[in-house]
Amino acid sequence: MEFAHAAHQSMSPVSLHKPTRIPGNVSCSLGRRDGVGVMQPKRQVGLRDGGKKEVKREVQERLGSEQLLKFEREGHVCVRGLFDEEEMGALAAAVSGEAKREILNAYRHRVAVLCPGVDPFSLHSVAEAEAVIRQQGTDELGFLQSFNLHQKSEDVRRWASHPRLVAMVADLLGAKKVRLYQDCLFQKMPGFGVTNWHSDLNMVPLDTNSFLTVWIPLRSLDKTDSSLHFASGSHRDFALAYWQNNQGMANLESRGYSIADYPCMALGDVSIHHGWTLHWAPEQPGSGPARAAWTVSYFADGARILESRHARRKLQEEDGWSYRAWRKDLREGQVARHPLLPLVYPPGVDNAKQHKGVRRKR
Ligand SMILES: O=C(O)CCC(=O)C(=O)O
Repeated sequence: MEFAHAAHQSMSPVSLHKPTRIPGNVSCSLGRRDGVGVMQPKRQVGLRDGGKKEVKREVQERLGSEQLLKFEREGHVCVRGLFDEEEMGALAAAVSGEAKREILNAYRHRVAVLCPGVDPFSLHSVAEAEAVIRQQGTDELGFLQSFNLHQKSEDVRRWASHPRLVAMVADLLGAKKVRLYQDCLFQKMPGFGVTNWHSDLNMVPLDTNSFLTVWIPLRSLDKTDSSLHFASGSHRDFALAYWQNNQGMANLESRGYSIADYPCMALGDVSIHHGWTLHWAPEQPGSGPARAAWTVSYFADGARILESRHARRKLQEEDGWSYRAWRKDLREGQVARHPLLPLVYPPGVDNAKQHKGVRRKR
């Protein structure tokens, strides 16, 4: 078994146990099965952000103390109906519209990860990139990633800082102030391979435990779709990284994690995982539609940039394209405050004022 805290795709897949089906899941007789880009909003839906009290009530309705405890203990949770169908139509249209413009870059990113030595910017079409991955890839193509669509689209930015979403995140992190770390669209085309076991914080240059990712499928998912599978409690397995070296960390079989997934998700359901929770996703069947999930990652304000001089291991650099633009402006050990890591909670913060002192390098 390979090093499990490794990146999404640079390592071969591992299989721990069969997933435990979570009781109480909705049935799989879900509605539409639109692929990314197909779903259209019935009309332009504004962000129904209501007042602070209304948001708080809405979040409490969906995220009771049981869910908070589950997240704390297991490192993942599914929140049903965070967005309604109309909201999801608008969100999916904003995200997939932007992602379509970024498709060549998404393929280039896979080339950068899977084909060491190939200059991804020497490739000028998706077909060229696919051919290079087929011929020189160190692993099969598991997904495409389009990073930080919120930096290109005002609409996407507004969804990433939706008051209901960020209030829920603040509750789960137990944080007074929350920053947006990145957003990323994960697309699995029909027949794409697995997403390997990994934990997100292994690829994040921040020295923090207060980090999570919200995974938002852009259509309803049934049992045949590639959903995330989580090693419950792995985010609290301090002993793993403390006592084991890289080889030791590769052997997860003996650690007795139970593996859980949420195989049926209706449109508007989201899952959330802690930054250290190990997770993976199986292949997307070749016969059905694509599966696309928009992920948004957040961290509690106050986290510092990783200091390499005391590090036990090297940061996995697979997601470097996502953070390069702000990382170069900040020193190791410095608190991670930057205009590209905006404060999204509490709502209404003036980010321009907040980041006045940050110098941007070219
Ligand atoms: O959607 C996927 O296949 C992978 C998503 C993932 O690894 C994540 O959200 O951290």
